[in-house]
This record gives sequence, structure tokens and C-alpha cells, in this order.
Amino acid sequence: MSAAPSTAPEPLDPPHPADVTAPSEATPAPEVEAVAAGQAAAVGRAAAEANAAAGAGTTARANTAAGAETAAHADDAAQAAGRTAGELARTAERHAAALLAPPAPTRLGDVVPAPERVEPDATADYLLAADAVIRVSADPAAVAVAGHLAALLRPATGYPLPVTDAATPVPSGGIALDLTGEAAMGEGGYRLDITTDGVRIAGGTAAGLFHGVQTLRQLLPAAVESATPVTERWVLPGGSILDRPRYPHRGAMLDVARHFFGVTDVLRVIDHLARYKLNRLHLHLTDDQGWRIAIDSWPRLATVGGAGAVGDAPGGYYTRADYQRIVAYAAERHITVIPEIDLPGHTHAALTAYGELAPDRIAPPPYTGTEVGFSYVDPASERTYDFVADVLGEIAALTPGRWLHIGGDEAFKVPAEVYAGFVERVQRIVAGLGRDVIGWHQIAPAAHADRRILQWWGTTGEDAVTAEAVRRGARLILSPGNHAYLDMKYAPDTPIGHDWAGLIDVHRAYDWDPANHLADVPAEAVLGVEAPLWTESVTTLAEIEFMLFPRLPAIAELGWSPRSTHDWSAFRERLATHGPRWATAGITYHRSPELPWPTTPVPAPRRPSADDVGQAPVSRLDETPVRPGTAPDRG
Ligand code: TNX
Repeated sequence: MSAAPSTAPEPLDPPHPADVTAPSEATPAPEVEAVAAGQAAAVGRAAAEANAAAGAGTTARANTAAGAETAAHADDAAQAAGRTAGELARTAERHAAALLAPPAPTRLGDVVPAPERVEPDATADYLLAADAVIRVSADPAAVAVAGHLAALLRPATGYPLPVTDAATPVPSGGIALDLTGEAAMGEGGYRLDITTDGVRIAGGTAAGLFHGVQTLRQLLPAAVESATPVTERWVLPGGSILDRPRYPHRGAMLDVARHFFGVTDVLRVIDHLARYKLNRLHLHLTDDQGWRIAIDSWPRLATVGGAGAVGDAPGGYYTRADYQRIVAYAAERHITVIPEIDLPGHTHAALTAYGELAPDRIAPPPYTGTEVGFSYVDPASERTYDFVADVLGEIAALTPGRWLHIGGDEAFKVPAEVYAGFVERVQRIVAGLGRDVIGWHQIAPAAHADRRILQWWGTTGEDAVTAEAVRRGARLILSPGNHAYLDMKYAPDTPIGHDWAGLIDVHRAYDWDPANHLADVPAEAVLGVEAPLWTESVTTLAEIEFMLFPRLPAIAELGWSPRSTHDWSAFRERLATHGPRWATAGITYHRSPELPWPTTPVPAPRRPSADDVGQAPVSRLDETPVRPGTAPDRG
């Protein structure tokens, strides 16, 4: 990605397509003018073709008439704007081509999560040309989004798509990303306007631009997901979208403790979140079977506590640099990482490394089973609070986000009063680090701490203790086990997953309302939703993807879309159009019988990359549309 700093007014001609880094304000070079003249001739040819076609029927005649009118209109507009002959030629050519072309293969409303407002304009489809330029506001975060867009589009289109910045970016036949700073769009909202003459995404924040880019990506033909150039008409459906999120917290959780997943796997999961406008990645970094993050002041946590996993799977842990890479990659996609150190239970791996934390001061052997609730660090020992302060202090120093998750679930062996006292002390440690605390809803009985957040994972629609904590000021993230737990099986014959919270098919994942899910909790207390993926039975990236798709987009839509758009029959149709996109991107997914998958052939399946060579076939899954890829998205 590159962008030339620019304070000069917007140029009339784009830089030469071959020059990806060309500053845009250069006076048109002679060869560019020559190209423009050639294009003017092409308009003539297009008009002649249109005239010839006019003999064939009324539709074509109408097109020709409209074409003439449009050309005249473009002429007036261009003169009024004082454009060059080159620009005039290009505009007229675009209009003529649009009128003669078949409609875009995607519909403007086929976006997941559903946008707040969609206004299609069938006369305004846009064809991305090989010489299109991406123009962006001169702001580093906006320029980074433009670079991300270019990196998403270049592999499949093969177009250079140079990025250039401007004080007020306008499409000029290409794509403009305009960082407007408008507060009304909210954090993450955007407006997308697609016309024959170009595409404009306006965002109040860079996050808004980023979300608009994800919408744009979904509106292009599915072949845009190809890693190699595809011959395709890169058409976008005309019209406008006005969109903003319903909730500020839209997350997914990945358990890297039961099975360990390396950095590249996590980066790819981050890409999946970004596609669906999720903005939080909760990493469950520690549990009985493994401690997955290096802590300098307690080094054996990772080297000893991270050695194993469930069964005989290999262990592993993130170095500080690994973790920082994950955090930075997420931040580039406007996703905040929320690290979880599960306390005081789920700590067996820590005890294997430091027996001094155990109630009996004896380091136990590693645990590779899948039971829960048996381990805890000694709440009566001051050494335990040194450990907590050191660990959370180091994690906070590596984490730019506001939140530290302290777990708190299933500490069955710790008496209720002792447990509440422990949580209160840990809440104070988090506050002392300048962070807001999140805990599973079991921490509800502990005293309130400013801005504390409870994560609901129950399977009933009511809990008096949680409701009481909310009355005392806590807010909620909703991860109801019977709707949002992506480690549950889809159906009895799903090869991996649990069923203790029930079977969760796509409809069940979609069929609830965060605003009124929990009794006696006001809608204002709900910050959003999160889909956890526990990994006792999930062992590879392909299996992660199989459990995420197609349910993660269902949870994402609950977090993003206004309730007025909620409609299962429309959702299943929209979501099904994403199957070919996932297949083309090499994403493994469950071909749930609930969705009307398109029967058209998958466009341009992604070729296996070097990383795939030698990878074992995914035999436990019921379908593998294409071999799973392992490379994170470009950009
Ligand atoms: C409950 S949900 C747990 C996890 C398990 C999960 C399996 C929660 C806070 N605790 O330890 O992995 O069930 O579905």
C-alpha cells in the first residue's frame, strides 16, 4: 500500500495504471491524453454498436435513446465542471457501457449483516475499470483502509488500483473513501453510493470506512475472493446504502487453550471477523490444558504450562512478539483484542508450572482431559495476588484495548464468599491498570466495579443474580450457550462439537433478540453479542471454520443490524449467496441444509497455496468444498 501525500487540488486525470504509486496531481502526460483520445473514439464505437443493436428490439432502442440522453447529460455536466476532454470521454464511455451491459450479479441488499437502509438504483450499476484509482482522505487511518481495499481487490482483478490521497476525495470514475468526521454516522457507520460514474464510501471514522469496504467487497462478484486473476466483469449494483451498528460490542471468542492455534490461524480468524463487521476478538488464553502466552516474570507458565493440550495434541504458546502481531493485525482491521486470563478456576496448567499457587503447594501433572471445575489458584495466599498482578500487568502492557477479561467461570471448589472476595481483589487490580474488567456472568455476586461487564453464557432467559448485578451498574455481553456457542453441534450427525447446550443450527443461532433475551435486564444494559468457540473438540483451522460458517454471520447480524431488518427467510437467502464466496476464498464451511445454496458452479476456486502442500485431508468434516487455505487475507 502506498499513498502520496497531497495538498494539491484533485486531478482531472488518473495516473497511468501501470504506476501504482503515482501522485495524482501531476499534469496529464501526453500519453495519458492520447489514451483519453482513444477512449473518445471508443465512445463513438459504443454509440455505433448501440445504434446497430437498436434495430433488434424495443429494449435496445430504449437503451440507445437513453444512451444519447445520458451522453448529452454527461457532456453538460462535464462542461459545467470544466473537465478535460479525456474525462468527458471516459464518463460517456462508462455510461454507454453501463447501458449496454447485463445487470450486476449481486443485489444491493444481499449484504450480511443487513444494512440499515438500502436504496437500489437499477440504472446506476458501476463497472470497475482496469485503470480505476482509489482516492482517499489524507488521514493515515483512512489511507490504511484504502490500502486494505486495494489489497483485497488486486489479486482477483489483476488491476493495479493505485491509492492516492486528497483533501476531498471524489470518485472520478474510481472509488473514493471520504473520512468525513460526521458524528451522526456513529462509531463504525458509513454511507455507500454506487453510481455509473464511481463509488463513494463516506465514514465518520476510519472504522466506518473499513466497514463500508467490507460491504463493497460483498457486492462484487464472488470471484473477487480468488487469490489469482479471474476474467470477470467487476460490476457493482447501483444505489445507496446507509449503515451503522446496532451494538458497540460485536465479538467472537477463540479458545486457544484446549487446542493451540498458531499465529497465522488466528490472523485468518481475524479476517473472518472483519468480513462480518465484528470488532472484538476475545482470546481465551489460559485453561486447565494449556497456558498460551509468555509472561516474563513467571516464565514457566508458558514453557511448562503451555507444553500440552487436550489429548495428545501438541501444545504451544504465543511469545510477546506473536501476541503483539495478533493485536496489530486485528487493529488494522478495526478489531480490538480482549485477552482472557481465566481465574481463579481453569488454572490447572498454571499450577503445573508453579506449585506454590496450588492450595496444597504441590505442582500437579499436566491435564489433557476435558472435565471442568476442579482446579483453582489459592485465594488465601498473597502469592496468588502477586501472580495475578504480574500477569495482568504484563498483558495490559501488550494490549492497547480497554478491556481485560478475568474469566471467573466454574470455580466450583471455591466457597462463594471466598470467590466473591477474590474477584473483588482482581477487579481492583484491573482498575489499577487503568482497564475495564470483563468476567463470565459468575462474577455477578462480587461488588460492582466501575464499568464492569458480565458475559452471559447461560442457557435460560433469566438469572436473578445477573439482573441484580446489572441494577448495581454492570453491563452485559450476551453469549447465550443455547444460541451463540459455536462449539455446539449443528445437528446430531455433525462430526465435531458438544451438545450440552443443545444443537445449534443456523436458524437457532439467528433466532433471538439481544435486547430482550434476559428477563429483568433493560435493553440499555446490553453492549452487544459474542460467539464463543471452545475447542475441546476442535483441532484444526478447517474445523474452526466449519464451526464458524455459516453461524458466525448470524451472530454478527444480531450485533450489527437494526431489529427491523430481522427476517429469517430473507437472511437465509442472503447468507446462502456467501457460500460461493467462502468456497472461492478456500474457507471450509458447513453446507447446512437450512440454506438455499446457489447451484451455479463455484467461480474460480482458489488454488492450493504452498502452505497447503502436504496438509492432511480434513476427514472428520462432512463436506470440504475446496481444500482449506491457510494464508490470511491480503491487506
Ligand atoms: C463451559 S462457558 C465453559 C468452558 C467449556 C465450555 C464447553 C464457560 C465460561 N465455561 O470451560 O469449554 O463450557 O462448551
